[in-house]
Amino acid sequence: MSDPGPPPLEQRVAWKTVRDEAERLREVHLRDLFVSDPLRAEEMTAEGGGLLLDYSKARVDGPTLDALFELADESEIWGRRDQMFAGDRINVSEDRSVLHVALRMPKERSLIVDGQDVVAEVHRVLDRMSAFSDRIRSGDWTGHTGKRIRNVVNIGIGGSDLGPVMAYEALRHYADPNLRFGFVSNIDGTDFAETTKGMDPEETLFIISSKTFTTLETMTNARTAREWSLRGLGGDEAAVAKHFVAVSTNAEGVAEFGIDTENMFGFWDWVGGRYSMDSAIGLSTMIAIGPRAFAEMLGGFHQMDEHFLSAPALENLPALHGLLAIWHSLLCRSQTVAVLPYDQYLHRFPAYLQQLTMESNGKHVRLDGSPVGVETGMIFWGEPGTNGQHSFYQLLHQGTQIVPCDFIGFTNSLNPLGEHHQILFANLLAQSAAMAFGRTTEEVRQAGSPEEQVPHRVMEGNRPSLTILADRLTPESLGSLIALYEHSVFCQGTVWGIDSFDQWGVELGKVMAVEISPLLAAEGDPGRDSSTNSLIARYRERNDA
Ligand code: G6Q
Repeated sequence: MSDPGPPPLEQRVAWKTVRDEAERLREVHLRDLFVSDPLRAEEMTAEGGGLLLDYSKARVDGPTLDALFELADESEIWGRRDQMFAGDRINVSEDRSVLHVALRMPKERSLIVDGQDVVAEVHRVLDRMSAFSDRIRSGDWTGHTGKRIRNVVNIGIGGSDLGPVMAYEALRHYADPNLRFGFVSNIDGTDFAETTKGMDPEETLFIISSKTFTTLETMTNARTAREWSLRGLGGDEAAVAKHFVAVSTNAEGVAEFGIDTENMFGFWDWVGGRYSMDSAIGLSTMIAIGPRAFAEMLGGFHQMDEHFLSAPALENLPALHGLLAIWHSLLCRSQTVAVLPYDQYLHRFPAYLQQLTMESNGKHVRLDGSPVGVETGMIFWGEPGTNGQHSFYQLLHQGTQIVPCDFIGFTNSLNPLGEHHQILFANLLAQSAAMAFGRTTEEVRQAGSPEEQVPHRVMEGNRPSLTILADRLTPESLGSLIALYEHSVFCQGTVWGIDSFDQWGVELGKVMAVEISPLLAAEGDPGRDSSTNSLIARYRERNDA
């Protein structure tokens, strides 16, 4: 752990300026910011990687942006970005490179890390994935009894699940309708049972996706899948070769499980789980949408990577997005960010982002292990619009805490039905405007509200949001959107001076579960804390198994 990173945030000169800016702007209303600068929307719109970012409804003005970009400079965002792209070991606590950007570099590029051309390796795997996907999609690859594969089930958890599920749902418009996809992640047997219900083992392919190939949930589900498969295929072990493939970095573990390593698609320890959906972990995505569309998705990721590398600061979408997230959390004392996609296909996008953002930046120490000293890691959550409008938006508009929002929309629908899309898009615009500008007491009175209702109907406004638009939800725009958030997370983590690429906080609970599991089936004093002991006693008393 050699890299101490920049000095602690509290000691950085620009952080003091940013905090002063927050004092200055705390009482300034977005209504006034718009009135004082008629060109605000024009000036505060940036484009890159096929996406438009309108940040005019962020609670910033010119001096604030200057202060934020001074902070970016002092935090060494640009230098550390270059280190990431060069393959330096910026994941200091695990002593690893962080090279998800290499997963989408074009074939003709080369990037030598530890003597290996990682781009060539990436494309070797992509080519094998493409050939395999084509065989499944064309029906050339058949199951053990000669039947065509109709069901593809990804078994994985965390980074080996959330990306594949989100991408399948986001891109199902482009998916082969003759294939059914399922995703099993939870150790809860219900997940496996319900996902495979109605599937014919003769027509079902399992993709066991696990970087380590040791994860308890995934290995348990994989064993259950093997039993389910063999039971349905007459118990012939040879069937495994036709119905199981693996995505992993652990060839030994894969072979031990009984999967031929010929049917294994590899990746590398420089791909973090939550940054892996565009690696071989995306095999289910590629089978669904085909190799060409998968390549378009990688192209979208790459466009945003290039934009992040080359766009000037004030036009740099990931930097703007990341800095504004930190800014709003400071200015509005917000602990959460709502992600509101106005597209039903993106209904799993907030769940995906929760891992990307919170597992990356929910950290309490800096790169050198010292306490971080400021709030880090906002809570990301959300639901698609317009559904959320009929549920939690009340709090967004009139609650006592301010929740900065990301509105995500598309100017074209993939399912143009009558006026649906126009109404959907109008709602996106209406919500962000209502949050920003609200409704004053005078306006409520003028609208003829009974006097006793006036205070209830007033909306103070001044609730910040960002709007991200693309022309259409395509593999390419999805890739670009994900890369925007990946790099935004990187920028936030760099300002905080933390390691956004480790996840030590998830370890303790896993270890304790392994200790507690046998205690549930045992007798006598479990020897844990009194709460756990009494809950174990209850389980022992009431569990029928
Ligand atoms: C992500 C995390 C974590 C990981 C899962 C699955 O960044 O590391 O969510 O993806 O624990 O791990 P395996 O792929 O090794 O099964």
